[in-house]
Amino acid sequence: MLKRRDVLRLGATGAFGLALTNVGKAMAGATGPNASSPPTADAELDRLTTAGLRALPPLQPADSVSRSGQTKRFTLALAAATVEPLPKHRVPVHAVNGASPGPILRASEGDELEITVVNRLPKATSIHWHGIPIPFTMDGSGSFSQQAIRPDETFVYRFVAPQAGTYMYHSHLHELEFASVSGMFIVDPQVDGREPRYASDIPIFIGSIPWEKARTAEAQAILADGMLMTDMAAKPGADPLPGIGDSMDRMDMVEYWCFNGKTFPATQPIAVRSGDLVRVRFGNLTNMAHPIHLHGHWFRVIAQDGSPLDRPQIMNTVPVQPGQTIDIDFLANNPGVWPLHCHIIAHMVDNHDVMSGLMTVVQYDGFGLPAMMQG
Ligand SMILES: [Cu+2]
Repeated sequence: MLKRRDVLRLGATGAFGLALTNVGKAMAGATGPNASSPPTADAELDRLTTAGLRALPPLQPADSVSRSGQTKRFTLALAAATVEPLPKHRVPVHAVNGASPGPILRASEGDELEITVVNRLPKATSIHWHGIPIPFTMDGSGSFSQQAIRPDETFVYRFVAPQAGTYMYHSHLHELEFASVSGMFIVDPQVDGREPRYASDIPIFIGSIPWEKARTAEAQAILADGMLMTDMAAKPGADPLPGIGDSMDRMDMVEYWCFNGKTFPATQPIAVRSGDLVRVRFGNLTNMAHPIHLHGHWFRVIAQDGSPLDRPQIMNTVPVQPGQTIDIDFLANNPGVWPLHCHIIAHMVDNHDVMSGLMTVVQYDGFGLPAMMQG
């Protein structure tokens, strides 16, 4: 166990390195055909350059959007619900159709959208279509553009799907309290050929859910320990990871940091086959930036906030800022079970399990999941 004095002695970088050795522990049990033999075939050395990624075309933005003649109808029912970011940890939240994040809304460019929002929450709210340029009265920005939807009232949003890209939606009143009323909104191109053909296209919504009430003593202990006021904690010994991180880090540790509403190891693995071209879409509606890192691969950053980048950047760690969407793609050319995670320790240690939080794995066909993901 890392102690505070160790953190001080090591400094941030050293402590970080130690915490990251826990990635190795979390991966224990992952097995596959190449688990014990280093790869040697020359063809496999392709992974050591970015040539494959540089040869891919960028996404092409739409020059114009014309009506598709299709209407897509969705109903979003906002109501209290209980979610389970980790098995047996049940937290009451404000939800969309019983879940948080809510359903992924998917349409094509030029589709007419008719989205019925039913408010069964105790407070008035509205739904904002984040990043989508639409008529002002449909923007859902609380009292700026419309009368809030009162409890037991319904409002129908109508607008045309914009250029292809990754967007989000969220409640726009009482934002902290209603942060869980949110989800992703994906628009596909109306014509083929503007995007590479992806073997899989994975949306990852980054959110956070406060710990359940049953963990109050533990949360107090963590926060008190972070502020060196251990005596003030009702149960000082309740801190499961005493001494990791500074006080700001520790404030972050009392949330379940979630990919698609689940915290590691309950997150969904990304299943790939060798040779796949894989797209991942991140949307971040937390109040923190999350530097998302993929092991074993470079990736291209191909779009930001729904807009394709003319010259995709090749990286292996990309910050996803609050309110931002980032699309990446990568070539599956390095078989294994590879962590994909936020590189801020406090967003990976939000539970008794040292590895948790904003993390999942890219799992190649033929490779088993790490033991802790097998539940
Ligand atoms: Cu993070």
